[in-house]
Amino acid sequence: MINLHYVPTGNNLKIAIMLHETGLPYQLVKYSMLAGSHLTPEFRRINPNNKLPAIVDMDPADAKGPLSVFESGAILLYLAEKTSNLISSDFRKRLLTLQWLTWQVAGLGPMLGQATHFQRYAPEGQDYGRTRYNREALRHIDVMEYRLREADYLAEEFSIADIACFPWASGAAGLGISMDDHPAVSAWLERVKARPSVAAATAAIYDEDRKRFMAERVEMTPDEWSNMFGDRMYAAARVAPRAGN
Ligand SMILES: N[C@@H](CCC(=O)N[C@@H](CS)C(=O)NCC(=O)O)C(=O)O
Repeated sequence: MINLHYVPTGNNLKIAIMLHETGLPYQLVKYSMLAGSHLTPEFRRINPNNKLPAIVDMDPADAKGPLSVFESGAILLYLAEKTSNLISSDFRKRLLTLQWLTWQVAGLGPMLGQATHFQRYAPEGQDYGRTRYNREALRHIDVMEYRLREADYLAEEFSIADIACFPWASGAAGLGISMDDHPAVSAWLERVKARPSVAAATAAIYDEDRKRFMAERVEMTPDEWSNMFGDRMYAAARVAPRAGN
């Protein structure tokens, strides 16, 4: 059994898709970013970064008891290796998968994530930040377009790299990126969306709570802001000074 600790966002959808692709049995453990339920010391023992997704594998290969894994890219790789699924054993395709997976977690996700932050949450103005991240978001979708004109999938065969990129590329149009200018990305999105795992995972984790995050501008109470972007979020990461410091 895999416990998926989650909130209803794209980074979490990746793991739900993977769980449906592999058929691994799983249980959902839901958090609320707005209420700050992920900012507890208990959850920090599962993910030292206090972010979602994280999993706890109750039945890991070493049989040494429950094993937690954090960071969506690492979780995808862990589940792929656990099940020998969605990462090719072919030397070159495996390397392609690792490159596009790393590109997603280090580039596509952070850049589109910051563009989304400026669009939905940041105060008006901030034009330098808005322009910088909108241009980076567009550049990343251009990079996908270039790759997907060469191949149907990022690593030639459908893999964890496609799962990782899917939720982010799905949100590109909402950031004002023209999908008509990216026909290969659009066709790839349709191919991935047609997989039964995507509908099943979406139904499993995208619920009413998600609507709050999908608004063009997200209104929050001061407490909710503190939990997501302010003092409570930063306080959760602090460590007590070492004795003698
Ligand atoms: N690099 C991380 C990103 C995780 C992340 O930022 N998750 C968001 C939801 S998509 C979160 O937990 N936000 C809560 C917060 O920032 O306090 C991953 O890919 O797992």
